[in-house]
Amino acid sequence: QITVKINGNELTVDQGTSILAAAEKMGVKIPVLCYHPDLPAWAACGICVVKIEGSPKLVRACATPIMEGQNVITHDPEIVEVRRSVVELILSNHPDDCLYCPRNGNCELQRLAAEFGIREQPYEKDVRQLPVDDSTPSIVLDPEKCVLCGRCAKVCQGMQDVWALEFIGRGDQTRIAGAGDIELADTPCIKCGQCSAHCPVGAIYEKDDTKKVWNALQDPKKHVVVQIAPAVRVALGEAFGLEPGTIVTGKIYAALRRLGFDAIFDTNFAADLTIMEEATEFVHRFTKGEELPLITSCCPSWVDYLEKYFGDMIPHFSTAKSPQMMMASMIKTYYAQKKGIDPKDIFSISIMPCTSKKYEITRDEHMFSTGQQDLDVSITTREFSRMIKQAGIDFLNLSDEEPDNPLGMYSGAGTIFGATGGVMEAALRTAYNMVTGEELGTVEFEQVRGLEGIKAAEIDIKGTKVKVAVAHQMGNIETVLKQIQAAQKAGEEVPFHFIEVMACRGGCIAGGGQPYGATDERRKKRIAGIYKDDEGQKIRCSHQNPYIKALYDEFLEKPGSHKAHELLHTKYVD
Ligand code: HC0
Ligand code: SF4
Ligand code: SF4
Repeated sequence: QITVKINGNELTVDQGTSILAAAEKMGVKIPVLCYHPDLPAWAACGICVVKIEGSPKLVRACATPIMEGQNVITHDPEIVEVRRSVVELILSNHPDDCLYCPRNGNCELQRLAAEFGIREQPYEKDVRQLPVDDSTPSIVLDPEKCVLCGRCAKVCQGMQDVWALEFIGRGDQTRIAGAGDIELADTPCIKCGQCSAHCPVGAIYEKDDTKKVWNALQDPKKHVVVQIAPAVRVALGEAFGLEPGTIVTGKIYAALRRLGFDAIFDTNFAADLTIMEEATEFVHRFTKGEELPLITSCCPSWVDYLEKYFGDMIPHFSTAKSPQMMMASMIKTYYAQKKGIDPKDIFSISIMPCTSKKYEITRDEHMFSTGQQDLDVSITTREFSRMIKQAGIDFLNLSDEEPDNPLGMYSGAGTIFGATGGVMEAALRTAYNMVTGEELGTVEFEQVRGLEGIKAAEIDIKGTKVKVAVAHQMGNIETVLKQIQAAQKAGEEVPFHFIEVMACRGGCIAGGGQPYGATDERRKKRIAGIYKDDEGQKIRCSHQNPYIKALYDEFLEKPGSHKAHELLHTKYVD
């Protein structure tokens, strides 16, 4: 620990702390643009300049460690003037169409311009005309709006290890583009949307599908059905000023009714269903010693990645569809039948924390349980928050409501899918029951929780040791896969029996379609919300959900049945 000063006020910080972090600890916010707490500082934009007392030079607070005894001046007229010029220069290359921008109201550049009180443009305006890339179903790249902060490329290359984005050209011709200057859809992009979640401006954003939802809601011939994903309920509140992690499930159901949806279901129910199928699959493979490890497949970005880079591992993938797609299949078959509605008249919508789910609904093999696309539109949490605002719904003052049955009730195991480790924990709760015929005393598996990139644990199921691994954030996964491949090559026993993978850091709670501002601090709060939701459920295990039992009794027969395979399982392509 060292003793330092921020604007003359003393504090102690760890050696190596950046000036930016030290100031924050003191409650002083230094403006940033290229810096993001998820990423290493690279001092590109120059907005965070500060002075160190006794030195004539300005330094960048994000990339400069504070030293013992230093007094850092974070704000004085000269510093503010330099920062304002940086913003003005960026604005000189930036379109002025804020009113029409997807980030209007929550853009970091707009906020800086407002904070610095910029009223005119002293520099010559020079905005390049560059084409928009909307080649993927998930995200839109508008390079004209790019401020060259580099966050998207750093996320894609560093955190995700995908390398789908890069800077092309030099000097004032530099621009962001699909790697190799090709359309994003032709790059290795896995559609995770982490670039859009980290972009400070409107240069990369989720594809907006809300018009399709409004149109369906207006169509009297359509029976419009909606499902909400686990992670939405602990993050949507942020768009209305609530603390991250606040559980707003009941308000979401209420808002959906105000919007006019005909049936409101919960993806968490389908997560329970996924567990029934996946745990059955695991227990079967484990007892037979076949194709281990079993690897979870509910994250479509992860599926896309594995298909592209580790095609030989496809046999290890769980064939169980994701909860989103299981729900979609059950809506247009089981529910349609129960209600006596022609599936063609059903319009099925999902609200997801994820941009990749927009891609998942277009994957061929999912589309035809009913001879047509099972899920019609998937929108993100951000799009949903805009719909609530557009409809004038006073979200914060809504009273809690309940979802509809038979596809609404969920167990605690269903909700924890939203956090890294949750699918594994939920599967273990049910696998234990399938193997032993008994119920767990303690249902929590703390070993698979938390933000560590790769979590490995050995779980004891009454004397049988099950080795599991949980990986999240795409860039962390290769290590695990390489370990497996090495063991297979050497003819040794594989190091894990069951692996959960999620492409986003922290799991879906920090998906590419969630409210902006994901940091580890916020991730932890959302994760805490998820486990609180789990603890608050009367039923904590998927196999105990009475509506799941009814679904098998009335329609699917039993987990892993022929009918279940037809409707709830899928295939992968190399
Ligand atoms: Fe997820 Fe899901 S948990 S992928 O992270 O498995 O998007 O929240 O909806 O489908 O349930 C996302 C979140 C889901 C699915 C579930 C899974
Ligand atoms: Fe990279 Fe994900 Fe963005 Fe694609 S969606 S460019 S993989 S960060
Ligand atoms: Fe989507 Fe979740 Fe996968 Fe992220 S981790 S890409 S939010 S499914």
